[in-house]
Amino acid sequence: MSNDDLLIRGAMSTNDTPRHGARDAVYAEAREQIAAFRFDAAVAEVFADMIARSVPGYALTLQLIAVATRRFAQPGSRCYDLGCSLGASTLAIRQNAPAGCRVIGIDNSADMVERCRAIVATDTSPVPVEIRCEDVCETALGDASLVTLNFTLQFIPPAGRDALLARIAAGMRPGGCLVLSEKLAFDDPAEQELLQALHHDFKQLQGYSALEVAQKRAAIENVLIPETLATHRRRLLAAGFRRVTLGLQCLNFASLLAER
Ligand code: GEK
Repeated sequence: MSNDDLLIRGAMSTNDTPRHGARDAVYAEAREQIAAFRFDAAVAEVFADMIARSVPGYALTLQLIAVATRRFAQPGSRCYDLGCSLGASTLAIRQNAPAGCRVIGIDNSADMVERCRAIVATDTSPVPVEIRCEDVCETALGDASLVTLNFTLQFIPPAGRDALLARIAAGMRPGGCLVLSEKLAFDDPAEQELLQALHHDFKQLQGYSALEVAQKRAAIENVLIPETLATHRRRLLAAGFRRVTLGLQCLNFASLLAER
């Protein structure tokens, strides 16, 4: 590897993200058949590394959540992290929420929840936090000032997305905010192709092989269903959010701030 390679790797690395667990090699070996992607024990073990090396700008989404928490979380209210995985966003909220808030992280993968609880237990911030193993489409939501869906909505079947967003809006206080981060699709085929190719290049720059990228892509194809920015904006406004602002976009990944 040349010095230039090292410099590029350093600049592109997301090693300011808190890391727990092993390096992701889930798709490193050639497989005869690729089963649909699942958030199982093997994925939970390497998830911090997987998401940091797979989602361009992931570390910045955590900082966006931190500043949104400082601005929007209201004393005495609840903050929900929906699809909390290992709790990276949960902790970004907890460490920046005002006194009197309660933070609730929710994930329906028992393997994620078990690890998340252990990681969260090592954090000493005073704001109370609870990690629940539940489906975000069924969980009770209320009196919320800050809600995050950090790359979770894309895994909810599209037919259930309107109802979930409407329930979140109904469970929020006026003046609160939802941070929605998603992989995006694009109507323009050339834009879609370019950003998808750059995303795959980004993953290889992060150390994934072409085989790993191809096998993961096959596994996730019908599991992660991206939508366009316009679709997200329309759905958020229809759900009852009064203003939708693009907070961050890095290649085909974006974070929206939806104010209640
Ligand atoms: C982060 N937000 O690090 N109910 C509950 N959880 C679900 C559901 C559901 N119906 N569907 C999927 N999940 C995190 C990263 S990862 C994003 C979120 C990714 C959970 C699933 O188990 C997984 O832990 C999480 O949503 C999505 O900021 O892998 O690209």
